[in-house]
Amino acid sequence: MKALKLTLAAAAAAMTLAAAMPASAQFADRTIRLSNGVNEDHPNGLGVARFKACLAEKSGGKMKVQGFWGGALGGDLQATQALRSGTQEMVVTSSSPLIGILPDLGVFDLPFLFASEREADAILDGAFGKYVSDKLTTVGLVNLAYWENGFRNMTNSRRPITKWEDFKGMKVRVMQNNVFLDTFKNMGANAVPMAFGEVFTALETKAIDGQENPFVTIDTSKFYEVQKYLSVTRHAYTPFLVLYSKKLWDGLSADEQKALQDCAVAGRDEQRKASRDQGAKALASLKDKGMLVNELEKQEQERIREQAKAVYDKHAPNVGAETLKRMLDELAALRKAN
Ligand code: TK8
Repeated sequence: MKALKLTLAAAAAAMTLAAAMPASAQFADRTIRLSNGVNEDHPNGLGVARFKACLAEKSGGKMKVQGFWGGALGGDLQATQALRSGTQEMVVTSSSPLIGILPDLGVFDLPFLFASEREADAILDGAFGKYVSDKLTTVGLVNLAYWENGFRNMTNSRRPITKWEDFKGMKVRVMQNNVFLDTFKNMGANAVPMAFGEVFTALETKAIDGQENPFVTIDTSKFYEVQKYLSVTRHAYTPFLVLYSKKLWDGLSADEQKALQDCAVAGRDEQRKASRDQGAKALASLKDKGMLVNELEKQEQERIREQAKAVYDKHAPNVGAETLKRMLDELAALRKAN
């Protein structure tokens, strides 16, 4: 009887283990190199930590993640090209510098597209997000999830932006992306496309006057050391793509693929939460560090929006009529339902 009890206990223990990881699960020992342009104290740090822990748990410790920060493996575009050629596994990249690879991504860069994080989440995690991810697989990239870069705000070393005319003649770094380039040109700025890794030095040497990024990036990339004015423009919401090399993906087992997908989503929830919690704190900390922060008057916000409308017409053909229509239809449906 005692022996039987023991056997039963052992069987139960074995079953618990099996539930955690099916006996048939196929995981190989792997180290996944994952690069980020931002620093590790950015919300991406928490997202990647969650992703890593989740993979370790699901694969019984076999799938390991090695994170690289501050553009140590090259900038967004360079790292993404390494994924396409199969020499690097993963990158967390802004979608914006990748429009040369997939022009449809330019839809996210249209000024004042999303009104809130809630809208962004609904579009990115819904049918539209899937539509774009499906397109990404045709250019050698598997998008595991959309994380948050966030609403972008303007910093510069010359003057507060209180109306769109204040951009006139200002040398502003933009991402390597024509929608951003035209958005700023259209405001009268002298827009300069530049990789993220070069921005700090360009600001420091005054080669450029300003740049634009979410609060958390302005803080964690220390732009406050070289920028005086922060104007809350929220002129665009940009997502991060969590990409895996399609070439390398095709060599993974179904279990490994599933674990990567599930863990990128677990990481997403952690990362978005951190992005939102840290966003408010970053703004306060930027003020403490001496940045002069201004909000825009409602009427001036409206004038900036009006001024930005020309960019939609100009870029509709590049983004693609179907992609733009899908986005605008989904947004309209969402706004109607709320
Ligand atoms: C970091 C970039 C950054 C982006 C930019 O690699 O380039 O301004 O906002 O977050 O992706």
